[in-house]
Amino acid sequence: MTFSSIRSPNDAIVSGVVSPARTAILAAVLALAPFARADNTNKPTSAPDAEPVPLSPLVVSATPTTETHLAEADLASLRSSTSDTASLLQDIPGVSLYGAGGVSSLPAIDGLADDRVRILVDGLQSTPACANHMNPPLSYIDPTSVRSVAVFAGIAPVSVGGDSIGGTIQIDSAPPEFAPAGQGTLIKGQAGGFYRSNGNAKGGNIAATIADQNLSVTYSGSTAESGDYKDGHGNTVTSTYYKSSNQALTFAVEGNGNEIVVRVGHQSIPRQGFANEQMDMVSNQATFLNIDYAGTFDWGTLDGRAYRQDTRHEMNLGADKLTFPMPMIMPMDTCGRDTGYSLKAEIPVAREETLRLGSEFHRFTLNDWWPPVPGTDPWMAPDTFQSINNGRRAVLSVFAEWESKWSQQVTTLLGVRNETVQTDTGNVQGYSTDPTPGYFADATAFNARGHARHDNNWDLTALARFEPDSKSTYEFGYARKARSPNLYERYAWSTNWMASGMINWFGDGNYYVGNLDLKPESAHTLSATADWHDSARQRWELKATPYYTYVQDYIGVNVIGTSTYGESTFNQLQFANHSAELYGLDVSGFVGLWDNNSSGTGRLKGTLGYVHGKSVATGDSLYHLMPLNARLVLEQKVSGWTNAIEWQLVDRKSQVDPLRYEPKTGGYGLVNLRTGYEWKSARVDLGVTNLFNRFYYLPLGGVNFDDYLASGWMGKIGPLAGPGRSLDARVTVKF
Ligand SMILES: [Cu+2]
Repeated sequence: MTFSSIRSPNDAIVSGVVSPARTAILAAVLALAPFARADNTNKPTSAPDAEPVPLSPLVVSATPTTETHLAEADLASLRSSTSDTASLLQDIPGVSLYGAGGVSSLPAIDGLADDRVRILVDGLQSTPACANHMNPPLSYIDPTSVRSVAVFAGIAPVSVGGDSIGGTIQIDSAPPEFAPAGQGTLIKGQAGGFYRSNGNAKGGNIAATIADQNLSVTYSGSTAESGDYKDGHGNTVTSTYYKSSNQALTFAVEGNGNEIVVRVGHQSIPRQGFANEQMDMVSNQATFLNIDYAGTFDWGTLDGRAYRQDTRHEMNLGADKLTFPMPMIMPMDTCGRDTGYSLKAEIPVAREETLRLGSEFHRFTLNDWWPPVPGTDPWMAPDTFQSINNGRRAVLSVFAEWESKWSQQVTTLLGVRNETVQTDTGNVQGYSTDPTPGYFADATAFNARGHARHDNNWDLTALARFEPDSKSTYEFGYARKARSPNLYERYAWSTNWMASGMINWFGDGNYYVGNLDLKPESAHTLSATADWHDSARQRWELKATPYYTYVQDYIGVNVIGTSTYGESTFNQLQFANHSAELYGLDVSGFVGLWDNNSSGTGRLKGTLGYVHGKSVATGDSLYHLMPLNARLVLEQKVSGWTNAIEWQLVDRKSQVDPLRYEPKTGGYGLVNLRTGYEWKSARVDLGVTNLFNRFYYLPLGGVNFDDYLASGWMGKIGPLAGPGRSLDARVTVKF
C-alpha cells in the first residue's frame, strides 16, 4: 500500500496549480510550462527503443514500515553541494530547514520543526545534548553515508511516529552486503572527495566491505571542513565554518532468515560556528552502538533494536566571535546519553490484513554545566553553574496498527500508540550565591519544587486510501499526535538575563526560561492527498496535499522581560502552553518532456509549499514559517550524464513572530546548475550553486548575531545572509 503521507521529492509541478502564488513563482511556472508542452508535441512519446524514465531520488512509498533505497546516481549530485545531511531533504514537499551550524540544520515539516519531528538515523533516536540544539540527530551522519531517506509528514503511522507532532524522518546508511551464493569473498568499496569554492570546503569519504555469504564487515569514514562562506555581495559571513568527521564499523551476520547488524561509530566535530547564536560549538565527540535484529518466521517478521549514544559537547565563543569587541569566554559543557530499544512485529493475519505490534523505549540523560570564569565574580564565578543537573527523560511506548485492504480500490490503516513519558532533574545552583545576579533566588525556588513529571500520551492515526482507477489515488486521514516537553523547556531555571540567553535553539537572539508546569502538546491533523498520474507513473504526476493542524497546548512562549541594547530589542521568554493552528498546501509533480535516443530523457520536476501558522489566542504568527516557495528542476539523463537546471523561488517573509522580533526577509530566486557523469567505476559531479551570485537573506536562518557582536552590541540586529555563488565538484571511485 502506498500512503502518500510519505513524501517523495521526485515529483514536479504542472502549471495552473498556483493561483494564490505571488508573481515570481507564478511567472516561473508559466514560463516553463509552455516549453514543456511544446517539447512534448515534437517528440514521439513512446519511441520503441526508449529507455524507461528512471525513478528519481529519495524515498518512494511502500507500506509504512518498508524502506525504499535511494537511487545512488540521483543523490550524488545533491551531495556535491552540501555536507549538511538535513539539506538532502530540501526537495521533499513540506520540508524546510532552520539554519544553524554548517552541518546542523534543523528540519521542519509543514511548519513544525526540531523536537516536533521524530528523526531516526539507522533506527537510532538521539537527542540534542545542547541548550542550542547544536547537535541534532542529522548532524551525526554525513551525506555520503546516506542511502535512504523517508519522510512521513503529519499523519505518520503510529508504527513510525511517537513523541512528535510534525512527522517522522528516517535516514538510513547502506544495508550490509553479502557475497552472492557460490562466489567466495566479496571485496568492494568506494572513495570520494569534494571541493566547493565558497568557503573553500573540502573533504573525503571512504568505505570498504569484505564479506562472504553470511558475514559482512564494512568500514566507512568521512570528513568535511569549510571556512566561512561569502554572501552574494562578497562579504564573509562569520561563524559559518565547520569541521566534522565520522567513522563507523558495521558487522552483519545472516542466516536462515535472520540478520543481525551491529554498528559502532564515532563522530568528532572540533569546531562549528553558529552565526545566529551567542555561542559556537568548540567540540562535539559522540560514540554510538546500534544493534539491529531482523527475523522472518512462519507468523511474520520481527525487528528488534537496542542502541546507545554518548555525547560530550562543549560550547564557547569560537575563533570568529573572539575577534569582535568585548570578547569574553564562557565554557559550557554537556554530557548526554541516549539509550533505547525497539521491538516491532508485523503479522499478516489474513489475506490483505496486516497487524503491526510494537514496543519502544527511549531514555535521554543530560548534564549541562558551565564552569566558572575566574575574575568574574559574582556573575560567572566562583561556582559552577548547573544548568541541567542529572536530567532524565524516558519514553515507553506500545502500539498496534491494523492495515486492511478492503478491495482493489480501498485500503485503510488504523493505529493507536500509548506513551508514558517521565522527566526529572536534580537540584541546581548558579555561578554564585551573591544575591545580585539572581541565581541564588532562582535556584532556591526551583529546588524547593518537585521536578519529576509524568505524562501519559496517546497517538491515534486513521488513514484511508481510495484508488478508483490506475490514474488517480486519493488519501485522507486524521492523526492525533503528542509530544512532551524537552528537558530545557521544562527545567531551564535561571531568569538571569545572561544565563537565559544561553538557552536558545531558535537562532533569534532572545532569552529563554523553562517552565515546570508545562503540559505535553497534542496535535490534531486532518490532511488529504489527491494524486493524479499516468498509469505507469512514468510520464506525469501531480500531487496536492492540503492539511490543517490544531495543536492543543502548543509549547510557545510568554514575554517576561524586555531589554534594549543599542538599536536592538530582545525579549526574555518563558515557555508556555498556547494552542496554535497551522494549515497549508504541499504540491509536487513532474512531467516527462522528451525520451529519445539522441537526447535521452528529460523531465521537469517541481514542488511548491505554503504554510500558515498562528497562535489561537492572539493571532500572532508562529515562529520561523517558510514563506511560499517553489522549486523547479529541468533534468536530462543521457548516456552516463545527468544534467539539471534548478530554479528555487522563495517569497518574501511577512508572517513573523512579534514575540521574538523575528526579522522579515525579502523574496528571492536562485538558479543552480548540476552535471554528473558516470563512467565505468568513476563518477564526477560538477555544479554551480547560486549561479548568479544573488544576495539574499535566509528566511529561516535566524539573526546574524555575529554582526551584532561586531557592533559591540550596539547595532540593529538583522537576518542572516545566505551563501553566494559556489563552484562544486565531487569525484567518486568504486572498487
Ligand atoms: Cu552547544
